Amino acid sequence: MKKFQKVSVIGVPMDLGQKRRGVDMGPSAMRYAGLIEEIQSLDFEVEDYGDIYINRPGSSKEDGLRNLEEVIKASEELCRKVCEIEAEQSFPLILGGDHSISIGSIAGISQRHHNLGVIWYDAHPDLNTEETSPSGNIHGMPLAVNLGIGHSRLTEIGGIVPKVKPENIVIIGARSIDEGERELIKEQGIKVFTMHEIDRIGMTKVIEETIEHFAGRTDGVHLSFDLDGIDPLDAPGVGTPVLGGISYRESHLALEMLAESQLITSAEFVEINPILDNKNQTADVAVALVSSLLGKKLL
Ligand code: 5AB
Ligand code: MN
Ligand code: MN
Ligand code: MN
Repeated sequence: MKKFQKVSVIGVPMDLGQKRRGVDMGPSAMRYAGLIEEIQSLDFEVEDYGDIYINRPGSSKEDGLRNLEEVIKASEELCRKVCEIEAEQSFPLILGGDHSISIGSIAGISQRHHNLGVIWYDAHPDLNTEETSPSGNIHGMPLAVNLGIGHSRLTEIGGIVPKVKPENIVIIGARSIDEGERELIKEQGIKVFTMHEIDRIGMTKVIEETIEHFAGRTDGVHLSFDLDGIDPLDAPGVGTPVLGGISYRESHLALEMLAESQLITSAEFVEINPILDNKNQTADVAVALVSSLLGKKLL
């Protein structure tokens, strides 16, 4: 990542973007796994903003969107906090929560980065809208929302629409793609490295091409890391596991290469569900990956 002196951590215990309870404990699981100490050991100043408040229980299903009001409220609050962090030139590290939190985090980041790049590391492209979604779950929609596609009450959060241009998105690890998402990818010309490309050309080439895609062109790159991008054998604590994913080692390699590129200016790690996990393994994986992203070297 870029040269930052300080990392600001903010937790978003959000579980209302989908139906499985427990993903709200993701921020605690990562702190329990030693996140703050790990970042300090890399010689960063760390400020932990704690967790933002989530109004529970969610209730409504409005316009085909589960818990719309609660997701909007949390997104607006997260947007404000991320803006505060960015104002002091600190690196925002956001802990999910389900992936609906990306609506608020990118709303905040896009206030200062008008040509933002986004890396979407995920088994899913999260490009559904209330019309195409098979579930009504907002965690399957945040990338579409950030492109300005979807319910206007979501796309308008933070006031900038769209927050990201289609040519500034790279999806890595996709292997479960709904019909509406497939159409949107084609229509918008979004760059996707599915598992097929990762198998075929290898993670080294995938990240080299990703870096090349952004370098000298964007004014920051946000890494949105969904733990279900990783194979469920390596990261079992997720709500929507999909077989045949990216390995733990390949993921380290990816984040080490991104660290060397100094392109990354903010990040989030989402979808860790400790109830479904094996002795906090997935949070341990996430903390180790944060460390690689922040420049940890083995020697
Ligand atoms: B995640 C599905 N595409 O929209 C949908 O974990 C799954 O943030 C979404 O990537 C998975 O409900 C959302 C079937
Ligand atoms: Mn910034
Ligand atoms: Mn996701
Ligand atoms: Mn996913």
